[in-house]
Amino acid sequence: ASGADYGEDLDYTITGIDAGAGIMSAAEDALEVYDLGDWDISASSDAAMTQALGDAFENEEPVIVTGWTPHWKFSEYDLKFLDDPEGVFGEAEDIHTFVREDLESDMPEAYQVLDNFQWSEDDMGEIMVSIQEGMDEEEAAREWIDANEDLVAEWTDGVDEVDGEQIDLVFVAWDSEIASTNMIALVLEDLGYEVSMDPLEANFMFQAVADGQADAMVAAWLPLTHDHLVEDYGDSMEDLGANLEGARTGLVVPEYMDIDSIEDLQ
Ligand code: PBE
Repeated sequence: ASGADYGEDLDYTITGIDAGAGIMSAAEDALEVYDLGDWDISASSDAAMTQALGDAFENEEPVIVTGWTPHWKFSEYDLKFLDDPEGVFGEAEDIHTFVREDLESDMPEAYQVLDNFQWSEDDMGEIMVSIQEGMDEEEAAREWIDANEDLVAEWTDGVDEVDGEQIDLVFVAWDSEIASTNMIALVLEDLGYEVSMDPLEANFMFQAVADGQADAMVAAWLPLTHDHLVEDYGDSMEDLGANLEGARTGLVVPEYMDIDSIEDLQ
């Protein structure tokens, strides 16, 4: 089948996620850059997007989603990124940790751990897959921590324990960020913190840290996906650098589809 046939099958609809996600604006840009005026991107959620994938795979039907790695969907299904010759979705992305101003002086122990925190795509992927297979989120994070004590010790080595101090983390309920936030929350708890985790929309996540209402987040995708949010809020918070390198976003389809590039949708 050609891109045009798929267009008819799919009602010219790409299955998106929450409207506030950076990948949604990138996908809108892609429609313009590749002249895909007939196509729309439907807003839903990470969960609805993976549901649409599952439904398509059941009947080997076409589907196009806004997708990213790390994500368990690549372990569960045979998927491919559509080529993006114009680079609308950018090159590899890093996921950065941001903290509120003054966190270093107010909570030096948490600051140190958050500054040291760095892991790999595979690490994050392991927690995502466990959750996908039905494990409770916190349990999945605990299992990963238990299996990776040496790495976690690198983040916490020489950091003093604290006595029940409250720390507030914010995140967006994307499966990747559910994994990372649960994990780092447990590491902070193990150090003696009382940790809260609030799921927000992407712009409110940035705003909360910039306003100092929240202490930290580990969910900023750069240089492209969240660049508009960093532009708005970055000056009022501190970037602790990448906690994960080599993430990726784009349009994702089942391997069994006969197209390889976003251009094929024209
Ligand atoms: N994502 C996952 C986010 C960042 C993390 C790619 C869906 C976004 O598009 O904003």
